[in-house]
Amino acid sequence: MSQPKICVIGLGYIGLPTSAIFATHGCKVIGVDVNEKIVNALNKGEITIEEPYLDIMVQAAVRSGNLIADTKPHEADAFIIAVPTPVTKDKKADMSYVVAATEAIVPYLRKGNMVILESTSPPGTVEELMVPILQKSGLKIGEELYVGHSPERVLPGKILWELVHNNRIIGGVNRVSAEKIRDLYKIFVNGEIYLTDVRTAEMCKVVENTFRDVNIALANELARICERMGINVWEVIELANKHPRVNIHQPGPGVGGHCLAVDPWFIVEKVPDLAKIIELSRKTNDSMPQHVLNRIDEILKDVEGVRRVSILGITYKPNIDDVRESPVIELIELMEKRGDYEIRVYDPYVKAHKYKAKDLIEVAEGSDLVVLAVHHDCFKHLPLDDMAKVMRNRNIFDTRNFLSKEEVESKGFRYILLGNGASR
Ligand code: SAJ
Repeated sequence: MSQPKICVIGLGYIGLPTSAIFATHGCKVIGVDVNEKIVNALNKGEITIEEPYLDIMVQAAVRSGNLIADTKPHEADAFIIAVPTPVTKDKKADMSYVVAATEAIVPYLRKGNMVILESTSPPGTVEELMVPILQKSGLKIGEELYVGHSPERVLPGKILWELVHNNRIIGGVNRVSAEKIRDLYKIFVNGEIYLTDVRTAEMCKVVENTFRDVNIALANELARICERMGINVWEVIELANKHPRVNIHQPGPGVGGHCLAVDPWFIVEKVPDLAKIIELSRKTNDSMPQHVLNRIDEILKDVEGVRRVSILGITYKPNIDDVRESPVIELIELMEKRGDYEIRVYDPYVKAHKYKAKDLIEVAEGSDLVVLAVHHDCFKHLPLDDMAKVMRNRNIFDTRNFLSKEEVESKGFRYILLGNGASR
């Protein structure tokens, strides 16, 4: 296949960069999305998500004529499905987008095509959900239509670099499917490509994020234990990690994003009687915003009347604009339900929020407590002198071990660190 034609269904955080990268490597790419705004923007060379350098790459791809967008699929050599797989309120995978995308491509499938699921999905999705739909094409799966899973593993903020350099796992419904799909991704992947069966690939992807979620749950549980025992968890983790085979992650106000807070549920859903640690870890991390609120209550127990709290950062992790599943948003909702808090937030990455102040001084005005919720680089050196002047009570609650205790205290603030029983 010299210049393969690829149809990418879903132009979000994964589908759009993947389309752009194939297109800038000489492939003809049709990006498909049900959202006309995204399609129209892309055809003008504009992008609808924030990701470093993606705008430049998309412009180049569109200008070269190799990348076009449409609301309907086209005939192609390969079809890549990169649509959302969210969890519902009762923690079950919502596979409706995968089903709709698979059904949408059936009329365009021809002998020799590939169909690749990139979306993170519960193990079994390709064989149990997609294959029965794809069979409607009349093509023999694994012989005339090559089918598999090639999970994305990129980190938001570093997507373009990681797409090329990360190792990839490719699982096929049979060996030849995996090999055909590997040859396609080799067009731009520099990392190793490991082949396996489709269920193992699906499981690997959710296990990777589950590993991280369980590890963070351990850190969060330790934070609470250390608070009770008068110990500083951050020092414990730092020193324990000096052991050559220990790597405990960092505690914090909770786990957000569309991956770690979601993917472990895909395992729990399939085997609820066995996935005990996984489920407990999810619940432990989900309970952190309430724990942060309990600590805020405790810090402000002597303040009478409405207590004013200034929250710095509302995204799910630092230096990005993404608020999906952010534990800080959850914290704000818990505070709203209580009704005795006046909330103000400041996050330079987020354009609009109902409590948004215009800067670090405005957010601190009349406040009883500043909560450092997200460790954006720009919060490293706060204008503490000016903030101190406008605050009612000088308290700083650092949920990320990000600020310098000495510096904060030298400006007349009380410094409280999440997970540090010694600072209580
Ligand atoms: N967090 C902690 N403590 C830590 C590390 C992270 O509380 O020690 C929190 C962060 O604050 C954030 C959440 O975890 O709220 C998730 O952040 P993250 O940076 O760990 O991960 P994501 O969700 O941005 O991206 C992950 C990555 N997976 C792994 O590192 C195993 C990425 O490679 C995947 O491609 C992505 O999920 C995905 O799409 O599945």
